[in-house]
Amino acid sequence: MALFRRTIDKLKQGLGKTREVFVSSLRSVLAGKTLDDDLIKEIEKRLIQSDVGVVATRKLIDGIKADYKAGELTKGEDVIEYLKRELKAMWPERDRSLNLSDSKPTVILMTGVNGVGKTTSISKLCKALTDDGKTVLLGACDTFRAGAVRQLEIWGERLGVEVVKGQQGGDPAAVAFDACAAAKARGVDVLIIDTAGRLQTQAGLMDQLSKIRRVIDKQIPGAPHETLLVLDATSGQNALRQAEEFNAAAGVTGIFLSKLDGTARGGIVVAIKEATDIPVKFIGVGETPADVEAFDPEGFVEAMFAE
Ligand SMILES: Nc1nc2c(ncn2[C@@H]2O[C@H](COP(=O)(O)OP(=O)(O)OP(=O)(O)O)[C@@H](O)[C@H]2O)c(=O)[nH]1
Ligand SMILES: [Mg+2]
Repeated sequence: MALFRRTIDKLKQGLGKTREVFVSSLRSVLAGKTLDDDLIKEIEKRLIQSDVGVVATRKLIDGIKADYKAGELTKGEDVIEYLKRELKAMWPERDRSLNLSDSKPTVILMTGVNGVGKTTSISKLCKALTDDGKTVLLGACDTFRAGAVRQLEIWGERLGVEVVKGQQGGDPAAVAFDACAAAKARGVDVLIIDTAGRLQTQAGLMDQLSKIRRVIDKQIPGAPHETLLVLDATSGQNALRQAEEFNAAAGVTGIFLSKLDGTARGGIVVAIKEATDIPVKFIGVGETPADVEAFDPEGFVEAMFAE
């Protein structure tokens, strides 16, 4: 499927901050040096700073120490190749594609805490899908925040797709019901549902999310086919807790990691891998609908370490 074609240049640009702040400075620290205990400590510090996380850093550093002691890793420069190889090997082969249903419509539910980029990420998925020739309908189930429906409508107008909406302050599950009915009646390929930002600790709002899911499933058995959790890459280790708790409450099938362009801590992708079994499926690398990439470990690590 042509959906989400990978372009290494765009990814390199999107990971620019991580490359500049983390990788370039690591390269200069390692350049021309012979590996020793102090240098290994420095590498460890920098891995932690890049948000790779404690567990992954431990593994990487233990591996470096073992190879150093065995005399297989001696030059600072070689550590970069070592890190690239080991990082790429952290992700098992698995299907990270968007789960499209055999029968119409596929329903995608977008969730996440306030301001992480849910609505913007919807515009990205919407553009990729319509570029691929699919028909899309949007459901404005954020009835809570003033201006949320209008924000989605503006994207809808720009991208040429319709939006099903309800009353401001109304029941979001009722809008989900209407959106599912409209998607079926119109025979669209994909329905994407926007939801209000909520904290994983707000039990009432998490129950509301479950209710939205039940309504969708009743209208379209088996739906939502994807429940994407949007995580903000700039929020660091907080994102890990969100993944855990949203997954428990809403059965997350994939992560959309937004705002990678806004952080030097792109290593968060590795920490997410270590902390949860939920696959990162998409990454957001900017504010426009075109700024999305399918996540692929090989391409990601290459772009992050590109010179
Ligand atoms: N740089 C950058 N900014 C992003 C990205 N994704 C979203 N944003 C910005 O993040 C801000 C919040 O985005 P929204 O899409 O409104 O977030 P939301 O989760 O829908 O917010 P609420 O509905 O209020 O919970 C906006 O200024 C977006 O332009 C990204 O990948 N990169
Ligand atoms: Mg929103």
